[in-house]
Amino acid sequence: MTMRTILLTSLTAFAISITAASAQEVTLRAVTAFAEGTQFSKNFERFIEKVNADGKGIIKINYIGGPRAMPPFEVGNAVRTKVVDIANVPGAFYTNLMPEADAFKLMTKPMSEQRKNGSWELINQLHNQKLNSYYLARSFPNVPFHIYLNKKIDKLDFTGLKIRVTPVYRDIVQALGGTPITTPPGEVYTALERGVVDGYGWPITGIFDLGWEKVTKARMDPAFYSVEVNVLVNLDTWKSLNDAQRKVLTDAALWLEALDAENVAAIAAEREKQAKAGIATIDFGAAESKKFIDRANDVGWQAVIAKSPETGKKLRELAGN
Ligand code: 173
Repeated sequence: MTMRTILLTSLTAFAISITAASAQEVTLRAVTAFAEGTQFSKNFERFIEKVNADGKGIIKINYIGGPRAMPPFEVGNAVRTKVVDIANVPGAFYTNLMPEADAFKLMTKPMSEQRKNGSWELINQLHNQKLNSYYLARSFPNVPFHIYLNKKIDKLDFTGLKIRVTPVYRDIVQALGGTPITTPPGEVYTALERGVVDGYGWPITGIFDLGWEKVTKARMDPAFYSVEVNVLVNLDTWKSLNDAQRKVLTDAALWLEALDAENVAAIAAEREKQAKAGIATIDFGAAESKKFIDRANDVGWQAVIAKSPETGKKLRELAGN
């Protein structure tokens, strides 16, 4: 062999190895149901950064963005139909496709426990069957919801009040006599500003990201339910990945779930920040608060079990509440 042939041969081999490596790197398209950079997108964005760092040459996530790219209530269906490969979205936004998703707010145990006690498996099966997706992660089980109000109430009664809801709060608002009005998060500010609603449901964290403190007078205590934001992967996409690619995603998913430890401090800080912003606390005392929480729990499970008796009961057993 001449020197020239050796050089050409090794160059060719080099070119082939580059092609093989890039053919193995897969790119997933991602969306989030919440505005980019806000509370319930932030950890997903950190997850994407981690996947892109750990998965170099193997797997990459192309972050398309939030509601500017896709209406929040369509994200579940977009994962189902593989319009996107991966999404950050609460089950509450796809109860039209999976009525059982209404139960996730009642599954309050840490994910480390839900992964051991069969909850993850059952919820993954539901996603496989009804959303053609893989249940990669769930965040925020230790963050509760509240009802925020712009009108005074002197007892636990929402009669005459219009409250902005998603499926998370619809049943409890109705049980207390209120009129639920469903909107995506992006319409809450204007609805409050124009007096279209007298209050809204939202987690304890995140209102400052959206500027809602400017149009919010009070937060009703107690806190109730449990925030659920899921990372879902289209099932065909998931099946097409190799072991190394799945491992990058799974490791990052467990890392994402571990970020929930940060929420304890974030909740305390947020309560303080709301008070400083002049948001009053409405509290009817321990006995009334307990009644409210019990009622919320009851109407929540009743709604799930009415729609899906068998699975609903299984989920309730696993939730243990
Ligand atoms: O209020 C909502 O839009 C909602 O249901 C929700 C769910 C999870 C996190 C934040 C908000």
